[in-house]
Amino acid sequence: LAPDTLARTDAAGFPRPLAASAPAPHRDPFAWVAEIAELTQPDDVVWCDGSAEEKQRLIDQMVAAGTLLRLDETKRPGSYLARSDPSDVARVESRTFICSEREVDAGPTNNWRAPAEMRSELDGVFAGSMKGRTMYVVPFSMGPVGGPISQVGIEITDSPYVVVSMHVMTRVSGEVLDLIEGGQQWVPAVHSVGAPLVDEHGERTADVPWPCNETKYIVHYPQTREIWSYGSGYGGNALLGKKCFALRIASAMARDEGWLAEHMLLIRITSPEQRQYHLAAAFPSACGKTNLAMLQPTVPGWTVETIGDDIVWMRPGPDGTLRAINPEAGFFGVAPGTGVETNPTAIETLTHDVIFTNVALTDDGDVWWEGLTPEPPEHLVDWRGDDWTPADGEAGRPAAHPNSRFTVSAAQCPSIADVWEDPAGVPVDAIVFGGRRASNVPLVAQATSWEHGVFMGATISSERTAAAEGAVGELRRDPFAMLPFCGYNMADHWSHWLEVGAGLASATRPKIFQVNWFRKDADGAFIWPGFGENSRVVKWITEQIDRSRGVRTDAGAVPSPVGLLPAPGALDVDGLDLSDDDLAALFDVPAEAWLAEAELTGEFFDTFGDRTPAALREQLAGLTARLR
Ligand code: GTP
Ligand code: SPV
Ligand code: MN
Repeated sequence: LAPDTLARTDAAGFPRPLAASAPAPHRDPFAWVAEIAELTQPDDVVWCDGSAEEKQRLIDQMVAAGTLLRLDETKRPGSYLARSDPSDVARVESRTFICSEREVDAGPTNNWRAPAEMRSELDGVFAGSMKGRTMYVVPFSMGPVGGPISQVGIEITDSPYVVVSMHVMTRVSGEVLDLIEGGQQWVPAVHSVGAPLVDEHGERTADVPWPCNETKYIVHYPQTREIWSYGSGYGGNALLGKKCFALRIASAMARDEGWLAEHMLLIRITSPEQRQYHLAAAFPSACGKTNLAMLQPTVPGWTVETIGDDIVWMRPGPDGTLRAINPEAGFFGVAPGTGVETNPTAIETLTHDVIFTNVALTDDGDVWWEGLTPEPPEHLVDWRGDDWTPADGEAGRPAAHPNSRFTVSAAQCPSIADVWEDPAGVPVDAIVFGGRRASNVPLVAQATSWEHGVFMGATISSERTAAAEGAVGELRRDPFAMLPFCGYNMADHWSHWLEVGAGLASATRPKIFQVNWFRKDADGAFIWPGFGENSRVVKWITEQIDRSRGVRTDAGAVPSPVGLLPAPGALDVDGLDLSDDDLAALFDVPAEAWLAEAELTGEFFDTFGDRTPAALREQLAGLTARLR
């Protein structure tokens, strides 16, 4: 950050935006709504206010229409089950587009289309797409309404499921319209399920429980800060405040304005000495963010409180610290694998007022998914609505879809931190990058510098999960866990991180770490117990921060080619059923395999040409030299 930028602060003391690109012209929201209605031709237009009455009215309407199934009121009060169309269960990365004027600004990791071309294509796609439906206008804030790090938008949608989900996941409020009328920049976001209720003769047709279209478009115009989504009702494709705004559009805003929009969880850690630390961690989709966000430490005396589980916005603050908020208001979490043993906090959060999507239904009107209990019930209705018995599970047909989800308010999470809605955010002490790696990557390593940490983030690879279409298990590059979410050239994202880090006060600049909970032994079993036991790694991370601040003077780490590893005895493994061989395997850094990976990293960097920052090339050369 240029010093003159830091000098220019707003009323709250935050640096003013860099003038890297001209702000989008201020649009009149009422003219915009009229224009979209003209294009999509809904039966009527409803302006939403975010009230509890509005939410209940839409829920009742969806229950009547068969979109939502009311769960048993004594077992799961205020909760519902939605079954999506079987084809509409995850994000569609192949249909996600970044439409910047120049292709190079989208970069090689995004699908690019020229904005003018995409606009005229979408004009055809959206024409009449809401016929026979109600168009909802949803003003929402990402972050506390009016906060210095917050942003606002308006989502237009023809899906009541989307409206109700937006109520949970964002702050829907009429106050947002006041902010917009007062001149605040806002993001227009248009969503249609792409299923008009008329046939080719203009005759009215019947609706289905989960309308969607085989053809899908998830389109972003980062320069003019606009979103257009068509054909899907699934979370990441349709709740446009989430990945589309809070990551793809916000990452472009953040680059221009000197802040960061990241696919991260955010927690507050309190040590037995009552020292507090804030940790932000980026793991790819379905790689453990929600679980770490709700961590119940197994190490005595330590507390972890939840601030966010999927997205973090960070802004250099007036005092040179990096201030972070969770821009969301709820959790859209992975159900499978969530049980009392693995994530008891989530189980407690999910006791009431939840919308479940694509989990299984029990005979007594409750929900079930793989991992909720060790043994499945004798009979279920699976996520497609078909009968299911444990024999089906044994035959490889899960009862819940692997990407089935819960949508729930963050406020009802028992571990939510009292500061979770502080508009000024919390100061970040540690940044952690991770992925799902069966081999090579140690349980934890600390970066030796900010540049080295950015290199760690840029070189994350992870095995694919069910959160997006594609082959599960295949290893792919996922830099910063942002591969599907960066709204501009990924290499520029790395440069931006280098720049933001350089502008932070060195004494409090966050320390960067890499973790891997997923290393496997020769039999394919996870070596590290994970979940609550991850608190042992978190503890070491905070102790390393103490050491960097002179609070501790003992030796905590030893060098390795890939970063600082815990010194013998420094990682608290007391009481764990872990042999010395297991521990050695968790921290093994096989030079041959790493050299092969380093070579692939070089090829990966080459795909960005001269946009790859020189500092990262130097990091790669250093790594290779150390390995040799
Ligand atoms: P998105 O919402 O898709 O961004 O996912 P996420 O990163 O929040 O992942 P989540 O915490 O929902 O975890 C995804 C899956 O990984 C679940 O099935 C978890 O049970 C599993 N998981 C999470 N943490 C651990 C861990 O420490 N060890 C192991 N073995 N599995 C884990
Ligand atoms: C992810 O896939 O990273 C999610 C779910 O958090 S979605 O909102 O669909 O992106
Ligand atoms: Mn996510």
